[in-house]
Amino acid sequence: MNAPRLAMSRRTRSTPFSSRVEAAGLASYTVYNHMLLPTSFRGVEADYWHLRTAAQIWDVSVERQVELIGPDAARLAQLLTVRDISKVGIGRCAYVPICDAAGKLINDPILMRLADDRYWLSVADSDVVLWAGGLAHGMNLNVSVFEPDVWPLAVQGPRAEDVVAAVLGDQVRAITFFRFAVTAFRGHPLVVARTGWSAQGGFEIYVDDPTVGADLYDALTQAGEPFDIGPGCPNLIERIEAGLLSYGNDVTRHDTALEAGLDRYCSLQSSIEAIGLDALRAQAAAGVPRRIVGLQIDGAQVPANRDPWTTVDSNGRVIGDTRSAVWSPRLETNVALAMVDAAFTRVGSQLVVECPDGQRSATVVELPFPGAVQR
Ligand code: THG
Repeated sequence: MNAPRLAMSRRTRSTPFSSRVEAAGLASYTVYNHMLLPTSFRGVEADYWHLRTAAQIWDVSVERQVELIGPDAARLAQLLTVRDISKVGIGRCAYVPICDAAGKLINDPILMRLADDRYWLSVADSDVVLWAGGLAHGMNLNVSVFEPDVWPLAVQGPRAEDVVAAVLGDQVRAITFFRFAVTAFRGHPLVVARTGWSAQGGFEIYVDDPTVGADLYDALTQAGEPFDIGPGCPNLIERIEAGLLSYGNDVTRHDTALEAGLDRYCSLQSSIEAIGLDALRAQAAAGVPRRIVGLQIDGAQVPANRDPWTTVDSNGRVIGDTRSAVWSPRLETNVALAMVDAAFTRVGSQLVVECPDGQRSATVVELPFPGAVQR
């Protein structure tokens, strides 16, 4: 079959690292936040094994920052998320669902508090700057909302700490999970966080200068040689096993934060002023009608799922849809994330998935998948 290609233009924004990742053997891109995101180098399975054993540099510039700065920045940040962020101090990161008034997901970013009156939202694939800016305007808030030119570069994998310490200094070893610090690279200050879209551990370095970024990429590559560093990117197999949600794939504008399983990031009991919280409380009281679950799908390697696959119960009744699925070479079965009716979320529930090549039996399993998390 003819494989269509992605036509590049100014709308498919490149990054300070695009020339580097292309030279390093990039095999495919996707588009995320109107920007290029690498999706494979040596193939998704080879990249997966390498990520679990070594260290990878990821161009995740697509994780765009939405900056809130000014006297009302803290109020706006809290309005935007249903998670109580009143105790998030400077130097901390928090995973914060952003919902509309119906509790449906607009985004699921990482929030970072840079100063009392300054935050970054490191956003998933939707235009949070428009939602946040519109809200600030409509509510007459004294705050600036904009996307600064910041391009995160991630180093992920079990050897990531050794690589980053070699380039930025041993003090990065003291940064604990979901905290950040300001370090320096050749005299240029850089925010470094113990975060990243894998369960293998690592850092994200927030580059605010393209020249510094290119030099940093090269320095990490060089210092990483003894640690078998290589180019990489968010990995489909690894992140499904880890249960890391992909906004736009697993959860969308049509799913609430509770349906997405983000309960522990929804502060239903708190008295904060946050858009969508009332709707989530009402949904929790009425009973959440469906939920994201992990699925193990029987049979040989499933094809790529470009559309959700209908998921049915043993009587042929439609009870949900499978949203991301892939073959796991480690677990030697297909792993998937599906949205299913509440009656079928119990681990062990037997379902049927309608793949393009026929029906497969499937079992609801616990998330994350066994052995997924190594951080
Ligand atoms: N890093 C940064 N920005 C991002 C992402 C990232 N923006 C887009 C996207 N990823 C946002 N979505 C997520 C989803 C999950 C996590 C981070 C960002 C994540 N979750 C952990 C987990 O589920 O195990 C821990 C969450 C917690 O305990 O607070 O890391 O990756 N900069």
